[in-house]
Amino acid sequence: MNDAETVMAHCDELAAFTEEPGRITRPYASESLRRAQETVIAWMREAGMAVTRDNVGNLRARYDGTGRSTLLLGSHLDSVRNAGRYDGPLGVMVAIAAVRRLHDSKHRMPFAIELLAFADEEGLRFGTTYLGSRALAGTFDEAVLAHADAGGITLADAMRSFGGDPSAIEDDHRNGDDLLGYFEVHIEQGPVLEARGLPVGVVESIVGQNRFHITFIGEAGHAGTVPMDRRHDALVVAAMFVIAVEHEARTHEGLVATVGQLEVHPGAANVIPDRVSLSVDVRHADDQTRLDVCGRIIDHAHTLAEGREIAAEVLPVSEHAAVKCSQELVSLLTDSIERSGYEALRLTSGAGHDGVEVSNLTGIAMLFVRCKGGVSHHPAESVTTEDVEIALDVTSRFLEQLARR
Ligand code: HGY
Ligand code: MN
Ligand code: MN
Repeated sequence: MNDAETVMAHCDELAAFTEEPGRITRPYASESLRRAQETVIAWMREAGMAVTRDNVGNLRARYDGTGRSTLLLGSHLDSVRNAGRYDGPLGVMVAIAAVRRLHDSKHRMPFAIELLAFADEEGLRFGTTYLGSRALAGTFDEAVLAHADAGGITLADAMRSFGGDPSAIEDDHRNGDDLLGYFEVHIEQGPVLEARGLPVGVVESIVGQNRFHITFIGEAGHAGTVPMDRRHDALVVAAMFVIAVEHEARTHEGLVATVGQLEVHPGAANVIPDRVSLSVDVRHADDQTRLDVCGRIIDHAHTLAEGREIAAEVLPVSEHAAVKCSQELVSLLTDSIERSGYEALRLTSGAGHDGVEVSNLTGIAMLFVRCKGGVSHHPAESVTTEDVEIALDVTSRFLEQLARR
């Protein structure tokens, strides 16, 4: 197998590590993530890297160089529910393959390479994003240690069971003085590269995003006996709210807003729902537009609730400003793509990535890889071996360009 075929085979192997047989679901600090990490550690060592696992549970693999500076490479190994096999693992596998090329040719760069396989980018289990890269960047909010998952296990206990010490999270904070930057390869998760007939693209910026948890609190009642004009139905208000969220997104160019989770209590066919809790995810490239629309969405929640004499509780879960990639690294990456014979299309990422947090430590760059139909966060997520080979060659060239800088 050539290097790209090995990357694809490794992504297939990792896809088997899941909490839910028949689909890919690999949450933070789960048994499936542990088993996936054990496999990845072996591949990292075969590529000549020394591997450790930090408190929060990230893998950190180091390939020494001849100089004192360090380039970070990475992506994540956790997944969403019913995920595709490339969102995260592709970036880790391409990085391992690029280091393996150096190791096999006994080539040392004038900088060390530290490869990070982040343990929680998606926030599937605890609803908080970027746990791994926050710990690295020193932006970890210790309040989330008390967050509980659906089974009532706290993040702190999950971290302990995964071999970490939640009281020592600060030890994971990496000093950035020696860093040249952070470089991540990731599937585009959008349709642009495919539409333009390009295998790879350069990320210029990552959109800003807000996440909220909203609960509508009404009154339970008998579905057969409470007259319609006497009801305080939490689900009716939630339904009107979801429509209002979609309307805001459709009337603001470039804005996306999603209600991805919705729970109805008590969830019985013959009981009027008294509580509905839901998630809201709002994103836009311009921070002021995003914040303005978030304000309007929160107003809708309260106004719609008041209109039906019920209550609305709005809990902000996370907020990230838009992040610009490092101009210097973007131009190096652009040059690497053009030297590989391809147009270097610049893109804004609508998806969030660990680079958002790592940008607090050092400049970031991302290489997007074309994915079929732009589909992601879905089992139909797919890339071609040919495009992965191009991404790997661009990565190797990027390392060479950085070395010559
Ligand atoms: O939600 C995102 O954009 C990323 O997949 N975590
Ligand atoms: Mn994702
Ligand atoms: Mn991802």
